[in-house]
Amino acid sequence: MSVFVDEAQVHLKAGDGGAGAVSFRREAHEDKGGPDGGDGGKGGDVWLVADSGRSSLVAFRDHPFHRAQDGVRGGGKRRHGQNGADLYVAVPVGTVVRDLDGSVVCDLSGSGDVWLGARGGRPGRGNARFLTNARRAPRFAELAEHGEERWYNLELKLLADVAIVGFPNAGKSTLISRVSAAKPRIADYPFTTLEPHLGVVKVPSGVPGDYDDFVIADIPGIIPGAAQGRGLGLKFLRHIERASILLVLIDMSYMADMSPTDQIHSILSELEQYNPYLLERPRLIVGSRVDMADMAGTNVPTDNRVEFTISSVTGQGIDQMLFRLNAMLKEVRLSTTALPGSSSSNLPSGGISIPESASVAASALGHHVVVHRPMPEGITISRDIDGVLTVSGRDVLRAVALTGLDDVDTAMYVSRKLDRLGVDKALKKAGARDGDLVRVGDVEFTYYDEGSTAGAPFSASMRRKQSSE
Ligand SMILES: Nc1nc2c(ncn2[C@@H]2O[C@H](COP(=O)(O)OP(=O)(O)OP(=O)(O)O)[C@@H](O)[C@H]2O)c(=O)[nH]1
Ligand SMILES: [Mg+2]
Repeated sequence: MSVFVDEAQVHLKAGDGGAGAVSFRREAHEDKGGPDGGDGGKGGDVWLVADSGRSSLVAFRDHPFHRAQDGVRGGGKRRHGQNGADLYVAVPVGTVVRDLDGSVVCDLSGSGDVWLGARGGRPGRGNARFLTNARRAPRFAELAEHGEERWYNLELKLLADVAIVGFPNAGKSTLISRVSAAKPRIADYPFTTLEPHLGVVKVPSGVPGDYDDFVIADIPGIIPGAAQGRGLGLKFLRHIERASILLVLIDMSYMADMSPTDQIHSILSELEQYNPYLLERPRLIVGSRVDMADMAGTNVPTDNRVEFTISSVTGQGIDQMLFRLNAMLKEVRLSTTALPGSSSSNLPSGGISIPESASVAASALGHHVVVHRPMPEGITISRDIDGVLTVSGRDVLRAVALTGLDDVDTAMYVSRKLDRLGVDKALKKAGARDGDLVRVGDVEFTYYDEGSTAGAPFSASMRRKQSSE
């Protein structure tokens, strides 16, 4: 039996870049040739891709970890390391991605939508790239950047055109199994259905031999007090948030505990408590189990908001209701204004192919590429409780990622680069005083107001905290 899972966590780790190489040409007649260390390869990115072949997040329960390939380090003779392959992780269409602090970072609502979840580390340049007239034998190369690594919360909101809401036992599952191929369990007790089911409904379009289709969802029953957690609570209502139409199913049988009017009132008020926008959503109120309405000639109570009465057992009223739903859907799809609190849905199409280069392939297919840049590019400076000034930012961290800082030449190079990036100015602005300890990645130096060592203000005191390689 398949398990429906609509919440999961995922850990994405992009590939680390490959480091640049330090190497010198060796020739028989020459003692020491010029630098020929090649660049490393880029680390692979990790993308999430909405795949209509997936229907639940269950795979992430057992396998939350996804890692792209690392780039290969550079070699001598200017050999470049190979790039790490990107990784595409398939998620169901309708997956909403949140940061661990709860903010939505991406909504993969269309089949084939891709999103960059973790960016591969940039490669390091080999020492061949640091050759200048003044520096004939650079003994340093760039280290590579680590691939991004982060946890996300995934949440699945099913994409149905029509969602059936109603009390337990109202006949929701019987209805969906009558009008589609979905086969949820049906039984004469409440809370038979514990997970949402989707079914595709085919309706004659009006043109002979031609059919329209739409997706209908059977959601576990809600009861009065669901908003306060009674019964199964309201958590399944997230799956109706994107439905274009709500089909409110009322039990018309003599077995119903409440009158149709009370049922309608109660369901609408639970919907409102979950999300007030749901009351603005087009809806159709339908009375079900109407073949069981009349017991020995009793008066059957009704409510004038009930537009159709149906029986999923005898088939009474079903075709008319489907016809009406189809017409309502066409109307909704034509209207240009988006539904409040939702995005319109499409019938999931066939399987997608994973694009080689996501941005190119995806835009060619008219899909949505959502690119997310989690790491800020600018410089940030914070003072720790022990008084140390910590400088961070992608480019800054990159500048100190070099092999061998013990070398004076290397320290000068790093120092100048930090200065060019504006670290000196930023430190001054952040209130740095002479003698303050500054930390950038695993490199530390002592701050002195510029002038003391023109052009390379930090080099004299620069050292690496722990040796990294
Ligand atoms: N006579 C008759 N019985 C029906 C009809 N629709 C459903 N039933 C019966 O009503 C009972 C409940 O039907 P379900 O389809 O399981 O109800 P549900 O709304 O899915 O219930 P939960 O999953 O518990 O929320 C079952 O015994 C069905 O056979 C109908 O139109 N006529
Ligand atoms: Mg059911």
